[in-house]
Amino acid sequence: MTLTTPTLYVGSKRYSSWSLRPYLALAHTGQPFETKVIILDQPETRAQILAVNPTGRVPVLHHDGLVIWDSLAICEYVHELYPAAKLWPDDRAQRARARSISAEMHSSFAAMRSAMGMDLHGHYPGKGHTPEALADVRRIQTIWREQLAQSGGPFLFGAFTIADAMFAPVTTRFTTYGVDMDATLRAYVDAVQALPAFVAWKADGKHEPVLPDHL
Ligand SMILES: N[C@@H](CCC(=O)N[C@@H](CS)C(=O)NCC(=O)O)C(=O)O
Repeated sequence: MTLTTPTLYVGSKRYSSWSLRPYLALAHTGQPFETKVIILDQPETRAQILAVNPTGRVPVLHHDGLVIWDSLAICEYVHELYPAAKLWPDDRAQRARARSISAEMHSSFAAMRSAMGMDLHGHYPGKGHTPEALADVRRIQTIWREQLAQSGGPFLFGAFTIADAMFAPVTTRFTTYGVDMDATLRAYVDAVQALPAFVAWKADGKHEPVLPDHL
């Protein structure tokens, strides 16, 4: 069976946290895929997104006539497409845990997400440190500490998994907004941000239009 090359439509790389997640998962497989960027917050943005995804959101993956939307659903699809990449842990219990924390990231932490929007090239230490956002930060740090203690790092389950892709934009928020981290958490943040795919994504974002609403 010959499969076509998947195309991932993403939002502005500098700001689109949901888009970064499946991009990292796809890049981890080492398999070819195409990335098409739709710059957010432009007069034509809505029409451009609707042309590829009727739900009006990015990311969305097009593959072999399928349209797969939503970051976590795309990551699951990529895992099924390329099982050798081991995007989930092999062990059933570990896999259940990885799925639990990925789902928690996907459905929670609204206070942190709105007070500390992703801006890969911004530096706003102290901004957005509301009590509600800091409560979210503490819960995330607890998840990371527990996982890193159990796995020994460098990633949450030892090797890179979808769980790390889901939390990658959070590592950048901690950097951008100057969130306090101990050496263990800092090493995890550094490991994620040293991924070649992350470095390339961030560099691309430098050349995109600055969106004032996101500052
Ligand atoms: N739950 C969705 C959220 C996707 C989402 O909110 N994407 C934003 C960009 S990060 C979007 O498409 N916004 C539409 C717009 O800005 O016009 C997912 O996980 O993929």
